[in-house]
Amino acid sequence: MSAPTSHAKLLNWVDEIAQMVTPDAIQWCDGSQGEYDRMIQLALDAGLATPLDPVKRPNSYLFRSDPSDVARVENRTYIASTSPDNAGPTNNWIDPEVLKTTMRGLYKGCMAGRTLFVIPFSMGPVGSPIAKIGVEITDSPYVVANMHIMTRVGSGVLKVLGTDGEFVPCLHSVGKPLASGEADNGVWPCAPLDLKYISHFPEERMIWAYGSGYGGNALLGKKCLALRIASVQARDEGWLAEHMLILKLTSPQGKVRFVAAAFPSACGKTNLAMLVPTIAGWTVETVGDDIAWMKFGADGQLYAINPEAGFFGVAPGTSMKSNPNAMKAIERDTIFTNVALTSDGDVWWEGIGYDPPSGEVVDWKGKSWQRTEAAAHANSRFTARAKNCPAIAAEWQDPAGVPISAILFGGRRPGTIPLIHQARSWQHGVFLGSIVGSEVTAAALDVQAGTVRRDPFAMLPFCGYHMGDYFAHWLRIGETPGAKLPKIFCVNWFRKGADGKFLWPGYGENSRVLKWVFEQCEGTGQSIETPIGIMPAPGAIDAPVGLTNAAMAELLDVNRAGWLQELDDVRTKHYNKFGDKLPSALVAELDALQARLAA
Ligand code: OXD
Ligand code: MN
Repeated sequence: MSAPTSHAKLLNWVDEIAQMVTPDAIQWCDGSQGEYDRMIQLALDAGLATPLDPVKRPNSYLFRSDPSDVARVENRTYIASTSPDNAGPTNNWIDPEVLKTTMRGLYKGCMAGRTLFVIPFSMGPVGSPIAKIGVEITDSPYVVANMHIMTRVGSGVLKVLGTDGEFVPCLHSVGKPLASGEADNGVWPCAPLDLKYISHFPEERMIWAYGSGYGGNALLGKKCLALRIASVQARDEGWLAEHMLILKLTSPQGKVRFVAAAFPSACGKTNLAMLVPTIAGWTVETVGDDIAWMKFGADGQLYAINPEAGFFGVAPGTSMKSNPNAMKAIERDTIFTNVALTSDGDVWWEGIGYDPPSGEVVDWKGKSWQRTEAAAHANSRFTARAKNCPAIAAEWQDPAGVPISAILFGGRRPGTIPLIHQARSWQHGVFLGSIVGSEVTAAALDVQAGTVRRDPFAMLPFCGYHMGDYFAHWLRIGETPGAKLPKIFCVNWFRKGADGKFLWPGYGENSRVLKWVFEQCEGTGQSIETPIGIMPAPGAIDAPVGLTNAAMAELLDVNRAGWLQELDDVRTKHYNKFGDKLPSALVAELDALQARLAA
């Protein structure tokens, strides 16, 4: 197939890679439905996909990955900048030349027996001034199909690229060459853990991934480009690339505010982005559920786009109760990975809200489910098209982005952190973002689930440079002349009472908290000053039905002893890691907060 572009740099790159990986064929992707169908057919022929019942779940497929390849691999994820100081203490640094030598050895001949697909894709609406172009080379039809859903793929992108446009080269291989006559034969292709590499070369704006076919390790537009590489571009160009959902909040009077929110992986970003309010007259619509790119507009406001075109959501816990809009988005045209298969050809997972129908359930490992272990993997996912979500906001593809009024930070915190508090200033907000902590979930393979880890700005696994410099970048953004900065809030839906149960019902009831955020942006909220920041005045947030006054008071309690312990932990186990890159303004915030609490 002849290349559909005359972009010399792109053609040379594809040629150079092809010589190294020696595929059987090269195919340029056009993003068409026919191409998507062919990718699915290839996966079906290889025994890697199962079609779901065409009436229950039209045009939808189930994939099961290898049990060793089920999540992002943080300890195999590298920031290969020229100096270790550019990667910082929270990233795995490796010398770029050493890494390239190792990886070239792995890539040599790795696509034998396979087709090399070239996927031109846009992160963000094609042609938007905020969008960026990437080109992924992969040997996985599963990746091509997922990229069709998660990004904008195809000929329109090549047109924007022209003959010399800028693109991020993203090289991916599952790392399983096929011998002559060999086929995958139902075995998910990947390499062993110690040969997996998810590598970023920030100075060159380049990504090389090897050995994993799963999620953020393989769909390189998402975490690798839109966060790790884009965060470096954002630092250099004066904007923000963040692990944030974007939602549109409309009041009963029809006034609209856009809110961005950063939570660590699997803490409910998708649920919040698609929330159905329990309070009369309010609506929430979705602009994005995972990533926000924000740039200042001429009016001084920060405008955000969702660079993605789909949702790669965590399946377990998703139900008509927790997220009806996601459930509707996945009714058709969806790729499911590592969920269970029911006897009537449909999918099932823990927390879907109903029992599977009678008959055999096949678990995510492909075995008859014996009910002793989870049927769906805790990090099993759906890949669904944004346009199939009934809550998608009309503005979600606006190339200019949407103006952000408020930014929320949060995590899973069983104690201390109240339901909501607001930063007193941008600098105080940056401090709050820098100390985000959360109980670890199953979204990454190699971190201990259940323990609290600091995840500044929910960017710990996704910041492509030194986190101390990242904090300084956020502080600098706040000094932009003429900036009309969003207000910053910290939320916690996960505080537990003495009985170990969640105090707050969450989900749709979170609209009560969003309403207060909205009112604070309008200047009409009822609030009080506390040592930790601005908080709702008593009664300013209506308690959900059934929530006692005592529970509400506990949710909004400022636990001085808990906070002092928290700050001690921040000072001695978190901030101390950043050495002289830690901005003094953040230490000043820490000192001032400690003094206010001790007063
Ligand atoms: C994700 C993650 O997949 O954050 O979005 O892990
Ligand atoms: Mn995420």
